[in-house]
Amino acid sequence: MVQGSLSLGMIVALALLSTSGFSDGQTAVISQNKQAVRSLTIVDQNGRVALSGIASAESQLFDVTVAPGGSRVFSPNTLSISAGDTVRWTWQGSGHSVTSGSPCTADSQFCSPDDMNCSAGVLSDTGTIYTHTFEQAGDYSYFCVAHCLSGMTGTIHVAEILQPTAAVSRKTHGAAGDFDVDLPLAGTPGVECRTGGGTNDYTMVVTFDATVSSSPPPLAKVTSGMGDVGSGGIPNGGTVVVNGDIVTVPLTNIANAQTINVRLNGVTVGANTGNADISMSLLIGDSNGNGTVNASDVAQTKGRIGQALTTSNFRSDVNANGAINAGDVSIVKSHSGESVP
Ligand SMILES: [Ca+2]
Ligand SMILES: [Ca+2]
Repeated sequence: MVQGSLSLGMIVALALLSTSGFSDGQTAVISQNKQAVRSLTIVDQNGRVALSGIASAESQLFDVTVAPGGSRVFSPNTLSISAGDTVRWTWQGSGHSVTSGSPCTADSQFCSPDDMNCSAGVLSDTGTIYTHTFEQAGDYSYFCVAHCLSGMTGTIHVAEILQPTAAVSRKTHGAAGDFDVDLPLAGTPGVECRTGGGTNDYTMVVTFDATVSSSPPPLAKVTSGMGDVGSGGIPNGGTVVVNGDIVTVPLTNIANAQTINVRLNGVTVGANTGNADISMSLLIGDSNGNGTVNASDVAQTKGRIGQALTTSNFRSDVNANGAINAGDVSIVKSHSGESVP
């Protein structure tokens, strides 16, 4: 199954459609707004806080198929997520359960279809959807009560969340050198407005507060939005470059007019190991960075024609060739009317 982010719309739809709800069987609403990192709360239909704990900067949704094609397995049977992420199990066969515990003894931490009477082991049929949000880091085993002895088991690895100290999208503007678009770690994502060449390549530079000592190095993944870790149109499996406290992530095939989330998996800084999320919006031509390309961006870029590049005007060099000229104005005009959803 494809994994992806929980858009707010999806969350609301899920909350409305699913009576199985989130971790406590009650309808829940998750705010994906990064401003809610420290204050994210999930409430039930009575407004009571249903879950506690610090959620991921970008709560993500991960899918597991129960009995794909009628087989007696969970697919994938091992999944790595971050604290605050939600796992969604979807039944493709009948007569199965998701029951937490070391095979084959229920520990009643979570279970399908509604987290009730876990030790009883309720079996569900094709089409059932069960979701659970993992608030605490740790390893969670689960199994199907009917088929545990034949190996129908799974594991969810839940990592801690690590907060970087800063993140930017860096491009070299010809002889003018490197310029960075700031990527705030909370609130509205930063807008990268420059073109990415024929294969839409970008470079994310993430700084931590101490040396990154992961061994093996962290692996990056685009966990929401369209794009890959890699370069020149070729995904590289998540390989990043670590240099001291800085992790550099090459990105490619990044579609325009969208927001991506990049997750660094397995970052070790000092005594802490966890995952880090960085969001970036892509909107070519949005020189003033407000999420829409319109006459304001055209006028701003026109007004900067011929200026030497500085940290305050580089966004108008939208093709990053080191000069602001009619070519940039033309690019901005060609994207007029586009916006970040
Ligand atoms: Ca704009
Ligand atoms: Ca230019």
